[in-house]
Amino acid sequence: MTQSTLLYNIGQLLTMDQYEGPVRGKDMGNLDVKENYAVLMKDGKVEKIGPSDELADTQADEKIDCQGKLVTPGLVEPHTHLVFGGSREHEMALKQQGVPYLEILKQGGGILSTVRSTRKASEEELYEKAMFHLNRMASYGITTMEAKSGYGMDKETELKQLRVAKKAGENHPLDLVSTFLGAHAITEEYKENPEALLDEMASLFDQIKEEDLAEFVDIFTETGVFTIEQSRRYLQKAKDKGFDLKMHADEIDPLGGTQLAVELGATTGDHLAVSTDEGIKQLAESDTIGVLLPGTIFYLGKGEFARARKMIEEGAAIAISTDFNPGSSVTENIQLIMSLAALKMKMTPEEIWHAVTVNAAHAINRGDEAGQIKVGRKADVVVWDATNYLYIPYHYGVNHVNTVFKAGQKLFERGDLLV
Ligand code: IZC
Ligand code: ZN
Repeated sequence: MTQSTLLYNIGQLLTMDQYEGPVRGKDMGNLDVKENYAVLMKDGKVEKIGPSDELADTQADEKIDCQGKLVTPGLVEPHTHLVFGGSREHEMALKQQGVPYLEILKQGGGILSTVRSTRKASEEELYEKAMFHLNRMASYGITTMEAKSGYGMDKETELKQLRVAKKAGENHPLDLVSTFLGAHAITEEYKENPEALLDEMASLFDQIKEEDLAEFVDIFTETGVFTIEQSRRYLQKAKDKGFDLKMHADEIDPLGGTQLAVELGATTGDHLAVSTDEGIKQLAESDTIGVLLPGTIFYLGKGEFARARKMIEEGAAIAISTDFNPGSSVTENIQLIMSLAALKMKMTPEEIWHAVTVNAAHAINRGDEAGQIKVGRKADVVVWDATNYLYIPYHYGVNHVNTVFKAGQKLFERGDLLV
């Protein structure tokens, strides 16, 4: 195993460490770009960062001439529904006929269709599938990510999903952070009494803590799913048990989830596509990070993207994510999401790089470990097939990764064409 690797002749190096903590508001637009740099990785950690001509002669087991390429921290993905059974391609035709996402759910499809498949799937099947998607995530430059449960909504299946995520996190080189999303939809059994479903899910909190199966508790606060009042009670219980909070807030209907996320001191409010002016103001004045998911709005065929410009101008800290899931955003390609953030939410490339590194790391409580290239930190580093950071959101829909290093080890290398 390679012990030390020197990356030299780096055209642009983004270390993403010019600010402490999540990067807010206009600071998101300031990017420190180091030119002609080198990074020495040793025993899994970043050992040295300096001008290329000073480090080029450093001893290393492997020396890689980056030939002027862009080098950044490994990307951090803060919102995925990684563990699920089946898929929902048969719902695409319904979508094309204009049947809305929440209507498909109401008819027993959507999330509930994935619940049926996930309940049926064995732990081994779910594990193999999760590992497959993790590999693909890694291929796009992601080195740390979050994974939610939420396709069980019965105790047994939720625990099965969380155990699969834990095992995947232990066995895959990527670092995984787990979220319990038992409150994701209302199943047939609980149609008349969603409170009982929430009680049932809350009754798992102690066991989840004991088995260390999740750090966060999340809920889907939406029309036809859980109300603001139900969400407040459920999340408060989770907080009292010592969980950090996330919320699917203001995705489709503006129920005030953004304000509730702030009120409860949630680590993140996610989606925020239809947050009101008041919601944005409160978010900007809080420590809650806004996790925006433009791929979902694109995929659902909706015109209203989250108002990232207003959020950033008012001083909020913003991260972005794929929302990888089998229904509303079926992609592992975070680079495509970076393009959508630029084209549809008018985020600048500088803001986008903060949103997929340092801010995304803070969104999953990994601000001290991931999202930055810093001496002494785990060497999670991506070499890109591009000479500058503007290029990645600009050239959309393809994979620009040249090489991904996770803790100093090559995790993914672009395959060469055979012709
Ligand atoms: O499976 O549709 N919005 N949850 C809330 C999702 C989308 C995932 C899904
Ligand atoms: Zn989601």
